[in-house]
Amino acid sequence: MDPYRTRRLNQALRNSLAELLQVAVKDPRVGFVTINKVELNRDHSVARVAFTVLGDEDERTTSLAGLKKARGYLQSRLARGLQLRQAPELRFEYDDSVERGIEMDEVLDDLAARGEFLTDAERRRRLTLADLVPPADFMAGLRAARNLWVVPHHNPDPDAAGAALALVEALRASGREAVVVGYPDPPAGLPDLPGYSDVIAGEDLAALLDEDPPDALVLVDCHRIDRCGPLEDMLEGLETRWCIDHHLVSGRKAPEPGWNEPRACSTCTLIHRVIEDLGRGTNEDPPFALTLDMATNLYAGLLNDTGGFRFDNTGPLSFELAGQLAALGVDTAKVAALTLHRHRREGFDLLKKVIGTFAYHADGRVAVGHAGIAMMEETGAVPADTEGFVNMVMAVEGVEMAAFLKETEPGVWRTSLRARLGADVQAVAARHGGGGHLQASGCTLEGDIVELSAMLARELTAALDA
Ligand SMILES: [Mn+2]
Repeated sequence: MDPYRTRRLNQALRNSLAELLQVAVKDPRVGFVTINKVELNRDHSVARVAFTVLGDEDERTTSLAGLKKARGYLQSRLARGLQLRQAPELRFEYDDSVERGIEMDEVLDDLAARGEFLTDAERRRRLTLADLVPPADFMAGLRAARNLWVVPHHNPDPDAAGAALALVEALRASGREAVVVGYPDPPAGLPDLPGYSDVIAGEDLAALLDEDPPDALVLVDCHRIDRCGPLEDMLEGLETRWCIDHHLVSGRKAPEPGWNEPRACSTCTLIHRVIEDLGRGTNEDPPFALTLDMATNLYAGLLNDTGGFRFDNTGPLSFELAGQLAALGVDTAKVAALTLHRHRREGFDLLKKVIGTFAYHADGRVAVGHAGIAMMEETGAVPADTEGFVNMVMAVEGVEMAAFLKETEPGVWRTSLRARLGADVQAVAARHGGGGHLQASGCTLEGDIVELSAMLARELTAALDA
C-alpha cells in the first residue's frame, strides 16, 4: 500500500473522527475525548485510534465504553465521508504517552539532581571529604585485628609511605599493635617523614614474622601483593589481607578486599577518612584525635600525588584536605622541601646526561629524550630515578608534546608521553599497545634508540595538529 496514501488517510480519519465525536455522537461519555493519532494497518482493515480524555481513571473507562458503543456508527460515517469501499475496524486505545512523558521528565530530573549527567570534571568539583565514606566491612576488618602490618607498594612514594605511617600511628592510638613494613634503601625524602625510624624492613621483618606474625595485612596505595615486589613471597602466607588504594583496578587478578576509590587524588585522602572513623572510638576502642605527625604524613602524600597541586587529579577535595591539615599546624613548606621533586645524587647525575639527549622537533613544539642502560650504569642510577624527568622538558617554553624513553632491558624502552592541556598523546601510545590519559600516556617500544626517537618525533608532530 502506498505509504503516502496511508499517511494521508490516517490524518483524514483522525480529523473526521474528531469532528464526528464533537457534532454527531450524542453520548455524553465521549464529550471530552481527544483523538491523538490514527494508524491504519498494512491492508487498511484495522485502524488503531489513540485517544486521551480529561479526567481520571474512571473517566477513561467510561469514555472507552462510549467509544466502543459508537464504533459501528462511526465506521459507517467514516466510510461514507471518506468514500472508502470498506471502513477500517476502529480499535480504541488509551494513549498514555503524555503521562509517560511526564513521568520520564521526573525520572530525568531526579537523575540530574543526583549528578548522573555531570561530566567527570563537574562531578569531581562537587566531591567533598564527607562524600568519601570507608566501607563498613573494611572498618570492621581493621577493628577485628589486634596486630596489623601496613604495607606500601614496592618503590614507595610519599603517598604510599605517608599513608602507611599515618595509619599505623592511628591504629596504635586505637589500642592495636601495628607496624609499617618497608623496603631497604628508601627514596630520598621518605626517611624524613615522622615515624619513619620505626619502619621495619629486610631481615628484621623476616625475624618479626617468626616471633610475632600479624593477624591482618593492610596494603596501602596498591591493591594486590604482586605490587610489593620482593615482599610478595613473604606476604603470600598471610591470609587476612585488606587494601586501601586510589588506583584503577587493572589486569585480570582481583584486588584484595578493602577500599579502592579512584575519585581520591591520593591514598592519604582515604587514610584521613579511615583515621577520622577510627578516632571516633567504640565501646571497646578509645577515641583519639588526628595528631600533627599523622597530618604531616598525610600532607606529604596529598602534596606529592597531586604533583604539588598541579596535576589534573587536583580538585576542591584536595584543597579541602590540605586546608584541614595545614590548620592542624603542618609545616607545608618543609614537607614540600623534603619530599617534592627530590632526587638521589645518582638520579641527578643521570639527569645531567638525560638533558643532553633531548632534541627538539616541529619548531620546538616536540621534544624527545632518553636514558639508556649504559647511562644508568655510569651514574649508578636506576629506572626509578627518572621519575619526573619528562615533566621537566614539558616546562620548556614552546614545548607542547614530549617523549622520554628509559631502557629497562637491552633494547626495550619504557616510553612516557606527555602533552599540554588540549592536546592528545593517548592515541600515539595506543598505536604501540600502550595507554593512559590524553595528556600522560605510556607504551613499551623495542629497537634502536635513534630510530625509535625519530619515529616518535614524527608521530608526535603529526598528532600536534590532529
Ligand atoms: Mn598514590
